[in-house]
Amino acid sequence: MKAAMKGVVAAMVMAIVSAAATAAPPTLEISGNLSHFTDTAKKSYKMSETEFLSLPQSTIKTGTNWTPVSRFTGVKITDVLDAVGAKGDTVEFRTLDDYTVQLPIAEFRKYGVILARYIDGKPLDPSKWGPYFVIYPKDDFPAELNVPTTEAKFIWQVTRLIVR
Ligand SMILES: Nc1nc2c(c(=O)[nH]1)N[C@H]1C(S)=C(S)[C@@H](COP(=O)(O)O)O[C@H]1N2
Ligand SMILES: [Mo]
Repeated sequence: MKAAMKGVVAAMVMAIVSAAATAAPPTLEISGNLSHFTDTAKKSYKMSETEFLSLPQSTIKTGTNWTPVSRFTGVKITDVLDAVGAKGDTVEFRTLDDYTVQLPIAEFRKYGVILARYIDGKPLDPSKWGPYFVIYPKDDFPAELNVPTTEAKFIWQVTRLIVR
């Protein structure tokens, strides 16, 4: 390879490396009715992506209104809640686009609802569905979940959970 070409390649590699380094690792902030905290004063728990990925992973294969049938992989919401000693009945979700919805924990248990981090093995991008996407197993329970009310429960760009 010519020296000039090597320079171009090196510059491209450096651009990719710095883009990866500046992309903030997705932290999930959990607050409300918890018993474990990373910040006792704020009564909040900041769960790093590393910790999230160390919890048992589960996959739901389903289509959504916005994505074709895909494999969503992440952690059952009930496992995230157990990790922080959550004690409530409801979780309020907050997102990058300031959407808010409250969903019952009993429903997460019944359907094994996950907070997905991956779609077909690729991390969910914050500019679209990431960092975290609430996924119900719609295709496994069509009679119960393939209904308009479930649509509003597929919450993308999730960054915060508040346990109530
Ligand atoms: N992050 C985020 N998730 C969301 C929403 C939103 O505005 N932001 N809207 C919810 C509601 S109320 C419904 S009905 C669907 C809306 O999807 P639509 O924007 O394609 O109509 O996504 C749900 N998930
Ligand atoms: Mo909606």
